Amino acid sequence: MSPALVLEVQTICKEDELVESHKYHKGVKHLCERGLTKVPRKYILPALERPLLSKKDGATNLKLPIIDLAQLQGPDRIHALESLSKACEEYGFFQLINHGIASESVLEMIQAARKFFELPFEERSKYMSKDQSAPVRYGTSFNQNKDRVFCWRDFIKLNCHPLSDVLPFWPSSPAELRQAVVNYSKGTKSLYLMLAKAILESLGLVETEKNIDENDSCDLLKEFEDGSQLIVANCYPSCPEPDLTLGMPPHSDYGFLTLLLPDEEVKGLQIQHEGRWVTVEPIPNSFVVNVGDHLEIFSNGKYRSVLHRVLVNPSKSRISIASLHSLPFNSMIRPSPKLVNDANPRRYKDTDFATFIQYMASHEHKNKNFLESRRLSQLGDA
Ligand SMILES: O=C(O)CCC(=O)C(=O)O
Repeated sequence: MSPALVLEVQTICKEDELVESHKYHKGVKHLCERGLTKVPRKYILPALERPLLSKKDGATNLKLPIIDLAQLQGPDRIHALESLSKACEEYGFFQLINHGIASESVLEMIQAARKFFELPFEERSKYMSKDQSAPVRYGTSFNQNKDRVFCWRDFIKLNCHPLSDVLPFWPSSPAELRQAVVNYSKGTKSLYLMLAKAILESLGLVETEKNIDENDSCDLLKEFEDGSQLIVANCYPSCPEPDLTLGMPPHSDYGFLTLLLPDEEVKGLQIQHEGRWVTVEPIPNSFVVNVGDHLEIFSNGKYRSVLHRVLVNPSKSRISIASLHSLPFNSMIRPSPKLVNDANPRRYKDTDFATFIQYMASHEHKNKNFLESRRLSQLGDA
C-alpha cells in the first residue's frame, strides 16, 4: 500500500471510531432500544476486571450491619452509636431501618426516575452536559469523557442545593419529577443531618448530652446544614452478557455520606469486604448508607470509604437512587484536628470539591485513586 493510501485508510478508521464512540455517548438505554443480543466491545472489561457471576465468589451474599434510627434517636443512643462506629470502621457501610421517610415519598421518587428514563431519547438528551457542576446532568457510564471501557449505566444527576436556585433547571418532564425530588431531597437531607451528628458523636467530637449550640463542633454542624446534596438516579438496563461488563466499576463516593435506595427487587450492589466482592441483600424500606472519601479524610482514616460496584442483570433492568451529601462545595475538607495526634498523625492533605472536579476531568477513574492522591506519603507533606 502506498503511504498516501495508508494515511487515507487510517483517517477513515479514525472517523469510523469517532462515529462509533459518539453512538455510545447516547447511553445504554438508547443502545438497548435499538435491539442488542451481544455486549458491544466498548463495554467489555479486561478479563481480570469482569465479575465472576458463575463462580462461588460471585454468589456470596452479605447482610450489612443494621442501624436502627429509632434506637439512635431514643434512650438507647449510646449502644446505637457503638454499632454505628463499628459499622463505619469495619464495613464502611450499613443499612438504616426505621428511617422515618414516608414510603409515598420514596415511591414517588422511584416512579419519577423510572418515568424519566422511559422518555424518548430526544427529551432525556436535553439534559446532557459536560459541566460537572451543572444543576442537572444526564449521562452514561461512570466518567464518560475519560472511561476507556464504558459501564452499563445511564444516570440523571440533580444538584439539590440551594433548592430555589437549581429547581428551575430540573427536567419539566415527567410532570411529577420536580415535586418528587423536592420532597425526597428534604427527607434525605434531614436524615443525613441526624446521621452526621451521630457520626460526630461516635468520633468523640460532639457531646451527646449537650445540644448543638453548646458544642464546640456546632460550626461544623451548621456547615453540614448548608452542605452540598446531589441526587443521582441510576438506570441499569438488562444486559445480554452480564459477565462481561459492570453497571458501575469499583469506586468509592467522594462525599461525606451517601444514602442509597437500592432496587428492592433486583440485587446488584456489591461491596469489597475482607478482600472479596460480596452482594448486598436489600432490606425492604431501608437505606444502604456508606462512608464517603470526605468522611475518611475527616476522621483521619478511622472510618473507611469502601470500594463498591454494580452487577447487571440478564433479564431485569434496575433503578437505584443515591443521595450524596457533604460540606458546601467551597469548603475545605481536612482531618479533624481533634483526631490528629502523635500516635495518629495526619494522613491526608486538605481537599475541596474543585480539586475533585479537576481530578475527574484529567484522570481515568480507577478504584479509590482520587482519595489516594490526597493521602500524605510522609509527615509534613500537607
Ligand atoms: O446502584 C447501586 O446500587 C449503587 C450506586 C452507586 O454506587 C453510586 O451511585 O455511587
